[in-house]
Amino acid sequence: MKLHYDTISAIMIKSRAFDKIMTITFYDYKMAPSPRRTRIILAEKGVPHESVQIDMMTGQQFSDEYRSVNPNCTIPALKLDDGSVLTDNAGIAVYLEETYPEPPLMGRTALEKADVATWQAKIEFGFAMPMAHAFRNSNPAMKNRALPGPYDYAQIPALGERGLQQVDNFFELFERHMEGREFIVGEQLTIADITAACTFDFAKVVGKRISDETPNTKRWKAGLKQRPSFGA
Ligand SMILES: N[C@@H](CCC(=O)N[C@@H](CS)C(=O)NCC(=O)O)C(=O)O
Repeated sequence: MKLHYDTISAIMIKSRAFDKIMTITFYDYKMAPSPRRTRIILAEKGVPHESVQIDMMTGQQFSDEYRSVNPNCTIPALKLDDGSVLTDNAGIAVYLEETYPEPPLMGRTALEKADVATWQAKIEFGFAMPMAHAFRNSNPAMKNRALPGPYDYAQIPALGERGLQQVDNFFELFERHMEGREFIVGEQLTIADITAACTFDFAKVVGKRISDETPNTKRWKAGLKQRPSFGA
C-alpha cells in the first residue's frame, strides 16, 4: 500500500537548530485526536513540513511502508531528514519547542513549565487515557483493538465503563480549574490546552459534551476555537 504525500506542503526548510536544510515529514490522520495535537503545535509555531495521511479506516498504520517509519503503528510520527523518527506527542512537543521556541507552548518560567508538565500528566492520565479506554473498550469497531499499537487486545467492557466515570470526574475537576481563567496555565496557550481541547472534542464519540452545565469550560473552548490552528 503506497502512502500519499501532500506535495503542496512539501517544503524544504532551514532548521534553526542544526543550520542545514531539513525536511520534516508529519504522519497525520485528520480524523484522529492524537495527530491533531501535533498538527496544532506545528500550526501555532508555523513549522514548515510535509504531511502524509495515514488512513486508519483502511488500516494503513499497519502497512509495511508505515511500519518501516513507526513500528509502533501509531499516529502521529514526525520524521526528520537525519533519519530520526519521533513517535509520541510528548517527544514531538519537546523537539518542536527546542527547535522553534516561539511562541513557547511549554511554559516560560520555571514554575509555568512545572505547571504545564503537571497539567499534561493530569490530562493524559485522568482524561485522554480514560477516554481512549471508554471508546476502545465499548465500540464494536474496536473489537480486539482495545489498545493502539502492533498487538491486538480484547475489549474489557468494565474498563470502558470506568473510563466514562473518570471522564465525568475530569469534566468536574476541569470546570473548577477554569473558573476565571483563559488558559489552563498562565496567560498563554500551552500544550496542556491543546491536549485537553483535542480530548474534549474526541469525548463526543462517547456522548460526553461540554454544555451549559460547564460554562467555564465552554468559554475556554470557544476562545480556542477562534485560533486558525484549531481548525487545521
Ligand atoms: N502516545 C501516542 C498515542 C498515539 C495514538 O494512540 N494514536 C492513535 C490515533 S489517536 C493510533 O495511532 N491508533 C492506531 C490504532 O488504533 O490502530 C501519542 O500521543 O503520540
